[in-house]
Amino acid sequence: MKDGGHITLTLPPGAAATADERGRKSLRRAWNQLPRCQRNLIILGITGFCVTVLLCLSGDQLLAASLKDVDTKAEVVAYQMPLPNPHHHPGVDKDVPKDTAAGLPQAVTMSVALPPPDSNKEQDIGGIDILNNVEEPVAQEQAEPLSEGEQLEQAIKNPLTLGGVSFKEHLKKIKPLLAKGQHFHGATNERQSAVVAAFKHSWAGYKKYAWGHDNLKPISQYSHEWFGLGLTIVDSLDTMYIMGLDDEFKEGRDWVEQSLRFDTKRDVNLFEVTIRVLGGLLSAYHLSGDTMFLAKAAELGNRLLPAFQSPSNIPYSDVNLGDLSAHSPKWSPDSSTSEVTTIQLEFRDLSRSTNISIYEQVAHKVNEKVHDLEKNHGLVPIFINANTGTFRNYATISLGARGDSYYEYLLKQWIQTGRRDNDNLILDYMQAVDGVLTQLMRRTPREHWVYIGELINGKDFKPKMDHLTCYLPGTLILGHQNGMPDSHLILARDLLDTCYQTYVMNPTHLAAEISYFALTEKDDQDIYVKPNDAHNLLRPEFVESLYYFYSLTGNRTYQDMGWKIFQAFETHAKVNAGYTSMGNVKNTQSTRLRDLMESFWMSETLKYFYLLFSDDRKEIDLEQWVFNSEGHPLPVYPLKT
Ligand code: DMJ
Repeated sequence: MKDGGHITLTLPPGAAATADERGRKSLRRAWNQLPRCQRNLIILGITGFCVTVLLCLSGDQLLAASLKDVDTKAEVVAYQMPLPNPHHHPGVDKDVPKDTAAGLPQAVTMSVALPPPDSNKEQDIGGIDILNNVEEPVAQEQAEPLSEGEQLEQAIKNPLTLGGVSFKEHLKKIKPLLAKGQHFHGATNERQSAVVAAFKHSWAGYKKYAWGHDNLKPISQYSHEWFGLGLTIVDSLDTMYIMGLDDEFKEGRDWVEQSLRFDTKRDVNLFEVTIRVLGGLLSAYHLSGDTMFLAKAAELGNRLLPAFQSPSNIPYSDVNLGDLSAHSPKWSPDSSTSEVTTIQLEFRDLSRSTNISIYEQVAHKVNEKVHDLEKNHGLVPIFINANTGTFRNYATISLGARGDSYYEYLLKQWIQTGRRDNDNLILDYMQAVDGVLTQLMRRTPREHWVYIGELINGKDFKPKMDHLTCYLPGTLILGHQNGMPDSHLILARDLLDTCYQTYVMNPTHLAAEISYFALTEKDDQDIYVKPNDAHNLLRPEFVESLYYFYSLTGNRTYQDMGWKIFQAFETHAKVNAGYTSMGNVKNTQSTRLRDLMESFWMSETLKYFYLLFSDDRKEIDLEQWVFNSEGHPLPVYPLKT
């Protein structure tokens, strides 16, 4: 039968088998006719041939395997480098460009050879005790790679190991991303020197009255304990390094090495410990190159991992670092949304610094889970349940407490990971800022101050703005610098003005914790503060935003705004033993000092003041560093392909 140019022959069933059988029979007949000695000789020859073939084959396989090994070690990875941002503007105050739907920065691709991950090059670890004092577990046989669950179990069971081997052994193999010891020149002008003096005054009070405890109570001259992790010391390390305070940095470093312990059976908050302690240790490691900090960070990372053993992969809020157990908060079944989404920069950095992937994996899973949840124009409710993995129904939507840094970390994670086009992080961020513009942003009736309100029960607008929300102008201008639309920059500029107003409108020139805004002209004032909200906790958010504006535009107006506020802190918050929170910013004669110096005063507020007043607006280059939510700079990683 002809079939498309071929001839197909159809044989009757059984015909082929008969021909085969005939062949086999004649072969057997011929073999039987040979003399026995000839048959033996042939059998011997065939056996010898088979043995030789087998030997050659296994040799080839061995050779192939070793070539494969060489190949893996010389792995070449393609990186994408972002092109410079097209939106250059000398100072946003003067000349805000028209709103355009600018796309993401374009990217070019280049290839960079990475050192082999298991390079045996020894790193100078300078006689660090923590690295030598850990128990040496038996090295695991390199068999099947461990599953994510197994890696998690392994890290939790052996918190003093990395990937199943001791810190000492593991860290010997790590090649740091940055050159050992970043250089900073110290204060170069009077304003910076004044900030350094404020830092030294705070450090001296803390040293004298609260050394080794979490916070200083500068009025009663006593200590305040929260997690028992020496928060102020760890939070201050990178600030001291950046300010060039070598002696103080050494005091802090030695305390971390000798006295910072994570094995106490005590509940701590996953988010707070991640941003303050893990972030502080990682930043100190990157700036100084001292691997003692990385070993401490790794132990802490391992001890925080139980938080991720929840049914939904949304972490529990509380972890017992000694017990290695985790649970929801005692007062509620829910975690705060901002808390579970503000640990990713740190966990990712820990993975990339140690070459152990589990930390980044568990934290990234939270990104994916939250991405999949339904939102209100990209905006998220402020509570999420770690058991069910769902948002609480009718929860408030806010860019203040419990919501704020969800939005911040969408952008910053995208920057940290090399700014990939079409990444869900940046898509979620853009959608969220649209949601802010359409659902939460309002202007006051008379003076047209722009502010960001809240949605109570997820729907009812309330004209209330936490001071915490004043981080947003800084994040928005950082996003605009990285290619976000001009509408983001306009909102950033307008909101920065409002935040400044919440300071200078008060007689102390300090902002209250919460401000309210007029909805109609019937309200007496456009911006007002209720008596219970009139406290100031030395928070950093507005100074942080001023820093981003100065660093990205070079406009010195922002320095002058910051100087006014720094002087207000000097006048009203400075006491003999440090700087204190206060109960009332509305009356210079009755500020009602509150007696707490939170660690973020030294990790964030003073650091951002110092960098804001720098003559070199790129003293920390925002192309290469990304600040975590507690003001700790972490490196930006090149894009992985
Ligand atoms: C800091 O711990 C961090 O900035 C956090 O993200 C919000 N609260 C304080 C500062 O106000």
